Amino acid sequence: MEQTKKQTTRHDWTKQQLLDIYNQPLLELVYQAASVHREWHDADQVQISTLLSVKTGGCPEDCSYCGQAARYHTDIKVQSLLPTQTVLAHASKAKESGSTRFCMAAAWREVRNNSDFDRIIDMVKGVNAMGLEVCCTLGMLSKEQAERLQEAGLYAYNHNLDTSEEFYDEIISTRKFDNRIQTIEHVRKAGITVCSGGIIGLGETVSDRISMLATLANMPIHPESVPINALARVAGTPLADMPKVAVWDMVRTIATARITMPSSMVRLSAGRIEMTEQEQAWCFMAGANSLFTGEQQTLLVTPNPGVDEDMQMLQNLGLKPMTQRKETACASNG
Ligand code: SAM
Ligand code: DTB
Ligand code: SF4
Repeated sequence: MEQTKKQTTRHDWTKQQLLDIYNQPLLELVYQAASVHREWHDADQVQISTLLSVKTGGCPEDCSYCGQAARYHTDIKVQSLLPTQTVLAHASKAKESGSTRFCMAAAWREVRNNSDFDRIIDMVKGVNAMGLEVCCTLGMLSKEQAERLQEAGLYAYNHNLDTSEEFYDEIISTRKFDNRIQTIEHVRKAGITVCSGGIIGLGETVSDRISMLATLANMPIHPESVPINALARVAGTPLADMPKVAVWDMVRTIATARITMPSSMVRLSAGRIEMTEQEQAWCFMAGANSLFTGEQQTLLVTPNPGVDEDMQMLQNLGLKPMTQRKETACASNG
């Protein structure tokens, strides 16, 4: 498709501007987001990212949404770091199923300079050698650790803001919002692309959602990927009894992310298992152009639609899995 990008991205959004976008009549909002989406992207292409939990549970953090925090009594089984060969076998299957990105997640607070990190480095090298975009989400990183991951061939690092700065302490007490910003800066400076978004349905207000999106949209370079997760309610966590996220809240959040960060991939992340195909179609119309699949019909520890089901949905909607890996970040972003 001929690229028709005439504008550059904006990085000076006010919260009021975002709120005005978010609160528009729904159909106006979706129309605007769909228009921006078509200006910047092939709207029939959806990036498929395969997610694998390489280390599960037993995390020392207290994120109130997460089933992997050691302190909550959940049904999740702790699994120490998987062997490199097992992870590479999963990556190879992901590639066969049409995925262009492979994301390895670990339930760590932060990366430590130990043999587990050495193994992650080997996994990154191995997955990169298969021609897949390699992504990791391992918790906080130092500048040196980010550089080491970059040298091993890491393409993207996922580190979500999760919620607004104002609401952060209500959800997580074992780290600060600023810690998240710091790691994102280390990733950016190391030359790794940034994947950062958040969760809705934690009990936050619309103003918190806007504040989180404003932090992302006012970064000097927008995150190349923005995952929007609906809370996956895990029994045993403090947020287990929260109400299900309303689909229109997902659509509004996705549309606002699309309009304010037009060059980014907006990923419809956790929560799809509780959405119908029609509801997911609204999210794609609102500018989502990426999703997570997992071979075992899970995200990390919660259920997710299976790959076959997803492929059928894309076919029903006339959408195609993106075949090319993105070599560079968008030149006009920043
Ligand atoms: N431990 C690392 C960290 O927190 O950055 C990496 C893995 S963590 C599971 C990655 C992201 O998954 C979190 O930042 C959060 O946004 C999302 N997440 C975790 N549990 C979730 C849940 N129950 N529902 C929706 N998103 C969730
Ligand atoms: C992201 O934003 N969503 C993914 C990925 N990054 C690592 C994780 C979602 C986790 C959902 C709940 C679970 O299965 O643990
Ligand atoms: Fe640990 Fe990440 Fe879960 Fe928080 S979200 S408890 S840091 S695995």
